[in-house]
Amino acid sequence: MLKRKLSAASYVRKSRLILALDLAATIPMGGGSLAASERDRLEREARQIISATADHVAAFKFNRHLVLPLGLYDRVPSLIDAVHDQGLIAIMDCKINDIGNTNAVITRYYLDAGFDAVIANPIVGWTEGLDRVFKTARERKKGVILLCYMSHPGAEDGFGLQVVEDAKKKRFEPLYLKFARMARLWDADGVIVGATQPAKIREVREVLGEEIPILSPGVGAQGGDARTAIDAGADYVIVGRAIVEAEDPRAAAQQLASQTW
Ligand code: NUP
Repeated sequence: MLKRKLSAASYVRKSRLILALDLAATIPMGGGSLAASERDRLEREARQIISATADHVAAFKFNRHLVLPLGLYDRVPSLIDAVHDQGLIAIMDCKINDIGNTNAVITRYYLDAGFDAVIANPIVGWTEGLDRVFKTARERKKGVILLCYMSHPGAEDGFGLQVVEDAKKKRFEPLYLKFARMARLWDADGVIVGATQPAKIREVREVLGEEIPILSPGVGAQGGDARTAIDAGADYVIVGRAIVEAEDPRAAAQQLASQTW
């Protein structure tokens, strides 16, 4: 369902770009409350970027940059509505990472606020872990996207670890390939592999087959290249700062989108 919505929006706009709405609030040092005017500014800018770029993106991704200062049940739902009004989906990049009951509550919060999919971390495993994320999402006909290999250099310390593939034969494999197989087994709606790692996108694509899309962050500010990631097998690239901090976000989105199609 989510996969279809995403690919339909992508096809209509001729864009494999997912925009990360990562605008940050300015908060006074040493605490204090966040001024209503700052909240207004953040919400207004997010809304402006949604309407300026919607013709050139396949989806929007939210992170805690917006959700913490604007509030999941306060100002975030109307931003999600603005995304839906453009005929696009809104993904919550919450990297769910806890025990089953907590995961179920977090997933319910995000999805019932209006998000169409959540991102989760497969390191917590299935039973009483991610099983509850998938169950909660499936009950609502919504999506789950799994981390597979992150885009930052330190990803090697975790996602790149060698783990036992076959103990008897003393065979090892990198953790991200195990995660790719889990994504297939659990029928995830997508996996994340950094655009900074085109060779790993290729490896993950081989394990995944064609059914599960690869979403690839790390283009621009983190050094990755959109075309290289797509050519390696990514279905979508996720871009934040290179667009939201550009002088003309619409032009930046259009230019990046054209590299992906
Ligand atoms: O591996 C990942 N890398 C990454 O950058 C997984 C992610 N979810 N992200 C997110 O993608 C990151 O938190 C940010 O919201 C976005 C990339 O933003 P930028 O580097 O394009 O500004």
